Amino acid sequence: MARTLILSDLHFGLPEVPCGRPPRTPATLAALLNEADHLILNGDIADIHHQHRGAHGMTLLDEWLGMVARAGIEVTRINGNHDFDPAQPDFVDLFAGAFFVTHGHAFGKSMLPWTTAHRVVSESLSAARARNPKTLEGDLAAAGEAAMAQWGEAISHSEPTALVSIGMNPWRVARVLAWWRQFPREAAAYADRFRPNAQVVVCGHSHRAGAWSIASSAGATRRRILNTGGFTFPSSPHAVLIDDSARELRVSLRAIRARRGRYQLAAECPASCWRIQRPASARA
Ligand SMILES: [Mn+2]
Repeated sequence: MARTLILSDLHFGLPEVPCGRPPRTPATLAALLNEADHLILNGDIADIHHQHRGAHGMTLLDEWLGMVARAGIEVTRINGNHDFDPAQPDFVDLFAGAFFVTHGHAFGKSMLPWTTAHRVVSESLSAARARNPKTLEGDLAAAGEAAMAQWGEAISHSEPTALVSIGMNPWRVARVLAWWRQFPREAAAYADRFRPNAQVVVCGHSHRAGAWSIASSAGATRRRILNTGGFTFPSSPHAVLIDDSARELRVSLRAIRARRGRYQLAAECPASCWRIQRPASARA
């Protein structure tokens, strides 16, 4: 295996916003598969639990997984808060733990500070954490349980997507900006607690793409946090690409651009490309 491509937050099933981007379908995403030998879908790929959009999201997800399989690409699905499935993993460790890949909805106390479900989900998360083992597996199981609390709430059929609706409410905009600011630090703190040897944390969830080299606090380990953003407007979709064909691992955060109605990876940008030492235990 040489190239691992990590995507998140496709949100299959949620309505398209007329913003000039192609619709999110297997056909418009197919070119991304040329870049991967192993595809990791890092959560919120389809809104399978949504009362009105879930069936459509599931159909698109099945089509997409079929296309990936026909291309001969190994796929790993990781749970997000919109597609939690106890049969799927909540995280993966790559290259003997040098990379920790997880969706990111468990990083903080508040999973969804921008939505009306914020309160019910936060309360559920706090209660589930109190019951669960204080391990990575236990914490992510608690997050999955709390995520499901959102889907029991009635959803208006006409409700716009969360990120469009926040634009209509300045208080929610302020909440999101504050949360975006703290999210990379929360990711580093989560790794401090559960994956202290991880050099790189790959996540999504916040829909703010970017790369940060950050420590959770003074004196804590500095880690690289890579966020793949999201495909729904106004987020900017990105992918993490890991090339393990050489002695050193080469990782890049790449924008995903729309060209002629299709999504494709943008060229590598030197400022968003890093070399990662392979841990001794990951060497062949
Ligand atoms: Mn999410």
